[in-house]
Amino acid sequence: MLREAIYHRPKSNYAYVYDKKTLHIRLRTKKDDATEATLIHGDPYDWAEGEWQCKTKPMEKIGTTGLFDYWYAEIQPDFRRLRYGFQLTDGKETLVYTEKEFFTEIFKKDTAPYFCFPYLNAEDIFDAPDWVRDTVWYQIFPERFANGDASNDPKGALPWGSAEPTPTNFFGGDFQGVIDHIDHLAELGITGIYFTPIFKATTNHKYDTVDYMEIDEQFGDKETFKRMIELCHQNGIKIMLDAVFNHSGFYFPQFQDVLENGEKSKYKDWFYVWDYPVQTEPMPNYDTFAFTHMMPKLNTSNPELREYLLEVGRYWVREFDIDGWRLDVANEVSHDFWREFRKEVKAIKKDVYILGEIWHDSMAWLQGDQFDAVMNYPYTHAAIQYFAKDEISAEEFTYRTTDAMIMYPENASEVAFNLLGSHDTPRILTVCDDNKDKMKQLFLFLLSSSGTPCIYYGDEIAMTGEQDPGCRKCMIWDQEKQDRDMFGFLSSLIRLRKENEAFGNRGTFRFVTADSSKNYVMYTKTAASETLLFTLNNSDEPVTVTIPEAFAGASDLFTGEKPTGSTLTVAPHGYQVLTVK
Ligand code: ARE
Ligand code: CA
Repeated sequence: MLREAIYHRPKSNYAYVYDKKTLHIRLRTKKDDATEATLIHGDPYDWAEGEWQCKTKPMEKIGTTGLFDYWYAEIQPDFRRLRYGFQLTDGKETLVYTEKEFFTEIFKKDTAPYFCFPYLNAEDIFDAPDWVRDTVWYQIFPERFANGDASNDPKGALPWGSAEPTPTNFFGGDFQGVIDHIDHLAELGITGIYFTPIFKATTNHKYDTVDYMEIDEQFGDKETFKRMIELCHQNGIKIMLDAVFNHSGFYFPQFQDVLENGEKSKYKDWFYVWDYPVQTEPMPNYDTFAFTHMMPKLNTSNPELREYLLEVGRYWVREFDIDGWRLDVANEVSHDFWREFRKEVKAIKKDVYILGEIWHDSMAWLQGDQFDAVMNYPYTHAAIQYFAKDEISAEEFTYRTTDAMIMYPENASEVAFNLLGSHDTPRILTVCDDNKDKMKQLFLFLLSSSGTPCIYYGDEIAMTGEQDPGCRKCMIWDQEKQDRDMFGFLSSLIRLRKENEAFGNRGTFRFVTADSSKNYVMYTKTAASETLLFTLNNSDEPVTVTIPEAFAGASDLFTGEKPTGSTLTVAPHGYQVLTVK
């Protein structure tokens, strides 16, 4: 066996406390190398006649990527402490893999070489809010969802949908518009709304905050906001706001004070100014988001600024009972700040969802002490590269999706914010080159995956849109121009996700087959009550596949029909879901 590829590390996505009694343990080996893996485990203090009284437990192969196999076992140590190692075989040789060295058989004279999970402390448990597991999110860019009140339209606002969106134009979307269309959301069946920023700012996207404690007047006042929240909560819809704490806007009064008073400003250390006087041309002489002088980076190590932002985090939860915070450019703000933010916000409302916007590996923020989850763009990219763009093979798709799942503890993956697009990406139908069959396959995959799915406003009626600002068109409310078939399809998937335990986020996801030559993938979702088998055909031809033995006699989840014989045929860019109880 290739020893260099064998890997485990405690207190990471390879070993973590899943709940107050259970440890999850994972192991990596070279792909197609080990044929069996066994967990060797025991209490560090359990000795008899000079021998460590360890036990063994078979491990399950839960996934494969281009390079590695991943093995898994869960264990509930009687005294919540554990020493452990792994016994591996490839049929020819047997190895015992420990933290210190390899053995050829289980070593019982000392536990020192073995990995150690010293104690399962309740405070260390990754306690993401459970309600998120059953939430189906809907992202609203408030300027473009619906204009319910013309009296608050910004100066120069254009008639709804009368022009292509630009980085600077306005159409007057507001909270009254959300209130007026709550039926659309209730009929779709979503149970959470993620609003992009709503606080006072100068742009149409509001990521250039001027006042974190005031709602931008174009969206309405706090009274209307409160009414909207109450109406959403009455309809079983949670509310998540966008916290832009990495930077403020240029017109944030505290930054304006630094511009005016330079080094004498009492706010100068709220920012990272390199020298004075502050300048914006030819380049800002202060830290910014990207290179835009309109977004001065906030110095979250400054105690006054930190307290200001922590109060923002508390205020909107305490006074308006919001249910979640999405954290903008979360990866560029200090871990130290986020640890305090979590403590402060969770002290106000324990089951607030804290979601970081990070597009890359986010393990450092998902130890249970900062975020509950991140926006799962690695998942998005793998699904788009396969189903939408045909850029990768069926096998490579399963490898990249497995990588996205295995990179975090299962607690985090269960509440990972899965999406096909957002206000920062082209719309999924445009990415699919207007192929609605491909789009339906992607929605089926999204709504049946582990994690918490998010639908970007307008995708449910098959709107199109290129990269920002093109993906921020006004929502289409003329039902004649809406794709009601897509709406019906999506609402049926959302209903399935809510009603069918295996289809939803309580079912265990496993890839079964990835056939790169015929270009289809099969995965199962397993719950106590039933198991589902999904077959997604990514080719332009019908594909006929052998039904796995375990699904003999199964019926189609959508039609109830039983496939005749031992094969099933799936249409080009189509899908089939079998259920067996
Ligand atoms: C404007 C223009 C853009 C231009 C940008 C350059 O519209 O075309 O590229 O300026 O500065 C907000 C507005 C944007 C605006 C931006 C700057 O919504 O319209 O863009 O402000 O004025 C990275 C960050 C990620 C960030 C994206 C945009 O990691 O945090 O870039 N996303 C958040 C919000 C945005 C918001 C901001 C940040 C700023 O969601 O809406 O932009 O508050 C790869 C990389 C990612 C990168 C991603 C997208 O995948 O891995 O790190 O995200 O591409 O570029
Ligand atoms: Ca308006």
